[in-house]
Amino acid sequence: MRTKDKIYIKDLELIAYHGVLAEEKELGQKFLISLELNTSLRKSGLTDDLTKTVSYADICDDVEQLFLSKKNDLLEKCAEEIAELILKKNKTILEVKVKIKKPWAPVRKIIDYAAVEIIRKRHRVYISFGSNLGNKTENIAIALDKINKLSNTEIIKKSTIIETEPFGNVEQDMFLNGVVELETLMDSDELLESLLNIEAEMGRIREIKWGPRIIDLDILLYDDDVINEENLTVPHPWMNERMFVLEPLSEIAPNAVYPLNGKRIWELKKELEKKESQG
Ligand code: A4P
Ligand code: MG
Repeated sequence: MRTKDKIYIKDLELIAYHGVLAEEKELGQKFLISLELNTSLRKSGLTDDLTKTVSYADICDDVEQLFLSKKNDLLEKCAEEIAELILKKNKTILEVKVKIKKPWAPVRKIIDYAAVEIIRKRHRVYISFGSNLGNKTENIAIALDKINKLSNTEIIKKSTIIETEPFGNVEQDMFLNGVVELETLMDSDELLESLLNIEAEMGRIREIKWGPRIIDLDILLYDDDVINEENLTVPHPWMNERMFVLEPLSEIAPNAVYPLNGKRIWELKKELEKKESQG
């Protein structure tokens, strides 16, 4: 559920041993940790019930335990670990901002503090999968199992797997296609890299454009982001022209919005059906 509600924790003070210098790891120093937790406070606000919200006391305990349990070089690493722990442990927190200040940072200058700040969130992603070589059903099962085992990633929904005619000009076997919905803490580049790794692990060799493949994993939608990078285009460039994508996607997410024109997936599918029937 979308919400702008927040819980704040400001300047939790801890003496810990993070830093690049050996002295920092030995002597320790003061750190100040601030958090902004984006979570709905409506239910707890109406009921006055602690179990309907996130206890900031528990969050402080968790952060303290983690922060004191090791000695990292970088504040960046500390912040990532805190964000990950909070999002993993508290499913109702949608987004977290972590700021860590180091007021005694040994920089041989007088400063108020050095700090890092990051924002991390859960991402909702749709991935299409296709196979038309070897044991297609088994290829898909293996690929989905590997996706589900990626760090901080979970398959939430899976469409029916459908058999489809090959699309494109290459003479080849029928495809099995489908779509999964994921929740992940990975950013889009990390997710793409993980999917390409899974394709490679499964022995996929890139030969002919649009040719036969053991497994093809494409990112269709990543939140409502529009991404135009050298190795990643989101929404997937041809998703709205392919029934083998729109049919399974509209089964599990008919009301998801295609961010380039604001249309819903069921509308894109209807438009493509019309276009295809007109030849
Ligand atoms: N890349 C850029 N954007 C993305 C994205 N959103 N998701 C880059 C995934 N990858 C993305 O991919 C080449 C590069 O695209 C990647 O290295 C990545 O950096 P690829 O999978 O090697 O290339 P490809 O398979 O030749 O192209 P693509 O676009 O994946 O092929 P398609 O469009 O999936 O077409 N007919 C049926 N019925 N069912 C099918 O599944 N599939 C194809 C392949 C043809 N005909 C088909 C089917
Ligand atoms: Mg691909």
